[in-house]
Amino acid sequence: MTEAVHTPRVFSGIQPTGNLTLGNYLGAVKRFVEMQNSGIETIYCMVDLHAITTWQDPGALRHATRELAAGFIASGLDPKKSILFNQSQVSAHAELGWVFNCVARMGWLNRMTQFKDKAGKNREAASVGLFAYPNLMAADILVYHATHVPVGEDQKQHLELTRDIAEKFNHDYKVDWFPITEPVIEGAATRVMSLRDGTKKMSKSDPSDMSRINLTDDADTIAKKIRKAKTDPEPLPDSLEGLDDRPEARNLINIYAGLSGETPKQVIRDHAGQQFGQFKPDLADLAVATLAPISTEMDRLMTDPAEIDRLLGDGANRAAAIATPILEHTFEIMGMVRSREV
Ligand code: AQP
Repeated sequence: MTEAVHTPRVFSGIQPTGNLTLGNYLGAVKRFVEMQNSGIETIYCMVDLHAITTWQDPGALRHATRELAAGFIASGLDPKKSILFNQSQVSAHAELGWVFNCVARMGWLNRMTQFKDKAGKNREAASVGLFAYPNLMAADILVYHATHVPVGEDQKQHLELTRDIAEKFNHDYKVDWFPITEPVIEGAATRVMSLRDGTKKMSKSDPSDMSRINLTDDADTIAKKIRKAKTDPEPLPDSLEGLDDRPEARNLINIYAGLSGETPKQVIRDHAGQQFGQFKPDLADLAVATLAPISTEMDRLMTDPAEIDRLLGDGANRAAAIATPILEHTFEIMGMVRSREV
């Protein structure tokens, strides 16, 4: 039996499929920064191979990858403290992804709700990659033996699948090789909802730009989107229970809490009885104060794309130095002959 010692290591990724949203920021990037600053080894990836599971214009993908890198750095990720890179530069992800295509069962993937949501009614026309996406995500995580993965609520099911894949591999080959990864889904805003529909997740690819706040939005646009956010005519309640059946109100309270670092309970206590006409400008001020410095820094970083590419290349080398031996040992376990001189 191969015994592995799993030291704490954090991995997470975001797709370069458009502007980062407030949902990505509060649900993921803000937590990435906290984990980086807690002293654990952190690896963060722009998952361009996931992005192409739906059509991406090549020029737009290149731009979005650099812009996502700029968003990471502007939000507080430090390329010296964390490993930052884009997925396609480290081929071990795709190689282990194939192995996991052979470990995961069709029935497991058939249960993935994100595929159902994203493929919609026309499932026959969805790419095979969109269906197999969770296997690649498991490979992204396990090729680093990552023990903790900070994500938003929507990724919970994919992380359970990652654990199932690790367990099945370990069981089938009678090894203790892949760690059983822990999802880290924390904070007040693990599921930020659309500003137009409190029952739908805020998403980069929502056709309505008014449904989301982008990290690149200027102060006026942020204020306008919050002012126009769908709400109901009731004033804010004085307890969390008062938000039941009021998804839009709950969403704005959670966003406020996510931005301010307070709990939703504290936010309710401080704003009880207010009309949205009063609450929304406060929320807009808070959002602008948090996001404006990020978007200014992103603009500055985007003036030097060559430097971003250099940082991503450097990060990819450091990532590959961890991933390659783990992949090699995985192939050894499986009985692949590895005789090539490298
Ligand atoms: N609305 C959200 N609230 C909280 N967390 C969110 N995340 C995404 N949306 C929200 C978290 O952000 C990370 C990166 O997500 P992704 O880009 O890899 O894919 P996604 O979850 O499919 O995000 P989008 O914005 O909906 O992208 P598109 O529109 O391209 O599909 C994950 O940790 C996710 O949980």
